[in-house]
Amino acid sequence: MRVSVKSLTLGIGSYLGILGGGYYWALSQREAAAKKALAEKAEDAAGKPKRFSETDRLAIFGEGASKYDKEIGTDEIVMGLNLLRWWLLRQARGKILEVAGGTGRNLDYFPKGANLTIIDLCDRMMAETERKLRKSRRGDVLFGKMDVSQMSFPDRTFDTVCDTFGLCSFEDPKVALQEMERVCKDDGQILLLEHGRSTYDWLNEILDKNSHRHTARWGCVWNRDIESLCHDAGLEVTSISRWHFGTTYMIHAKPGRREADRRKGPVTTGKHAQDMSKNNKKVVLITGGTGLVGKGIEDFISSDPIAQESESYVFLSSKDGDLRDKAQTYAIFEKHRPAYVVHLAALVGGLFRNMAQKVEFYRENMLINDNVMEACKDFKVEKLVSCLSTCIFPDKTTYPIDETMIHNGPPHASNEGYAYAKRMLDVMSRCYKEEYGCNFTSIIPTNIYGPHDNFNIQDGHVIPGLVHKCYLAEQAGTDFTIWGSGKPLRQFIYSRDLAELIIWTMREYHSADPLILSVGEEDEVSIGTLAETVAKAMEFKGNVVFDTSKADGQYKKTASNLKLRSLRPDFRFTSIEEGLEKTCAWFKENYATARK
Ligand code: NAP
Ligand code: GFB
Repeated sequence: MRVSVKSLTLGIGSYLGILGGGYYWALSQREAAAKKALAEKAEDAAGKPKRFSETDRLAIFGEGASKYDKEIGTDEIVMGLNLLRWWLLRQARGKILEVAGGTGRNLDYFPKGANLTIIDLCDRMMAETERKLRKSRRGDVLFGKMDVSQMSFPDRTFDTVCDTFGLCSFEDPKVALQEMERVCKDDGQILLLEHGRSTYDWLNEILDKNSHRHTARWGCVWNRDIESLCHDAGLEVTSISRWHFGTTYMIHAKPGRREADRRKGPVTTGKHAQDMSKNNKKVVLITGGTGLVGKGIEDFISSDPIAQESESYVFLSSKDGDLRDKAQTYAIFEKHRPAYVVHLAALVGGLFRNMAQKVEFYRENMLINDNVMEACKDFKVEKLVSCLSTCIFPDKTTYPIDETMIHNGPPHASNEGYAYAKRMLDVMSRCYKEEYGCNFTSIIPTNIYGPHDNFNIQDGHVIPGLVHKCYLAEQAGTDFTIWGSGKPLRQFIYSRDLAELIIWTMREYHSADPLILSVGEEDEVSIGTLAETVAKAMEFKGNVVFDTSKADGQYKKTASNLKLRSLRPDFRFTSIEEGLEKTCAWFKENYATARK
């Protein structure tokens, strides 16, 4: 059958017409659905523009992180924004900080080998940056999670502080600008590429009317007056250029004169036992300074003449900076420039928490330890003392255990995550010493107890667990339950004793080989005996019962303290009875505020 060209064209034409029509119909349906979904996100139940909190907006950034680059890539090219990024960031020099680094869209615009630190508050955006960095093998970039409105970098740290399309995302852009100014050197520069209000009122009306929809879609606020913000924050704007009906701002600024006074104020975060800028005292940084051992050290140095005379202590908590994060770790070192570091910070817990969270105990402690050791090397600290634990020793071994036996076999299964992370502290102390001549060493305490311990019954160690349970049993007139059979054996060192030995190690012990800090084998007690001593110290008169359905964990980890004794034959340990008396008294007095 012959088909005329006309009917063929007609046929193909109507087929394409139907296809195209169908496609556009589907597209319009999809767009209508997207519009409806956006409207639902952008308006509250009454159809009024929704007010987005910082958490809301961070969630929107997170949701869009993995597809962000793809979604805005074309727009940026069409608008020439990538050219503006290049133009702005090629001016970056010296020590550079990028705030609101997002997905790392500026990485390629910074000079190769630049001393670059990138921060952002959105984990998932940072994950994109990390992916790009790994791909680009750029090892010269520090990046991490940090809130621009309260950065833990010291004043006047960076030569260049830059931000692209961040001011629209910050909860309080003025505070963010003031913080950017605070961490910028007096002769430094602040480079900004932002979007905000236009120079045309008609366009600003559109921006204002649709601002909530834009936030619902992208998480940021597109109608802020960027120029006024810079002025209000006290920046000295040296040049400003605007594009796209004035909605895109490229700003070159520097720290404003006005702010100089504000910048003279106190700069401290983290608890300073003594003002570190006076008297040229050696700065001693205690990571994990707010924990059981950290508090012991704080107590010891408060009456130690050498500490009073020549050392200045900084007791850190995780609020001063998350040591799992490299940027935050370096910010702390940048700020305090320590001569000595006592590294106590760790994810710590008793038998039951260790058994339940082996992965976290491994990963968190590996991250913390790696950042602290590398920072100690880079900031050339004179001495680092890291803290291991006798539970890291091999489970199947001969007794007593000594310092040479750490790596002679696997640790007890109940705490293998924690144990292997801690073993690496010993390995790396020796490697840093060998390769970089670092004066790193480590101490190995047995189970520690004392005031300020973690008395959480599920997560804590046996002594705080027993003290807390005995307290509750006394209150309620119920039985005092000991978990397990009560047969395992343990050596316990009182936190104040350990504190004194740690500071002595910091000052006097200079080998990379680890040192066990423990009471003698003769002071080892069974959990059952320990429970009786706790009951006595708590004046508990009720029944003591054993819940054998609970795990005993490692039967024993008897450690020798001969090496310590050979170095400190004079040292007198607090007896377990005396130590428990003090711990129970402290717990009763501080029940309301104790960690539990
Ligand atoms: P702790 O009471 O639990 O205190 C832990 C400290 O580390 C706190 O100051 C905590 O800060 C800080 N920290 C935790 N995670 C952090 C992070 N991501 N970034 C920054 N700081 C963080 O511990 P402890 O009993 O004093 O233990 C001190 C050291 O002794 C640890 O290395 C531990 O492994 C070791 N050790 C303990 C025992 C024992 O029986 N307790 C036995 C042997 C060895 P926040 O206060 O802000 O949470
Ligand atoms: O102190 P603890 O939790 O840890 O438990 P480990 C010691 C022993 O006390 C175990 C028994 O035999 C428990 O069965 N026990 C009895 C209790 N009652 C309780 C109670 O109420 N709470 C607790 N927690 N235990 C840890 C390691 O091993 O030693 C850590 O897992 C760390 O990583 C720490 O190294 C020092 O001594 O068994």
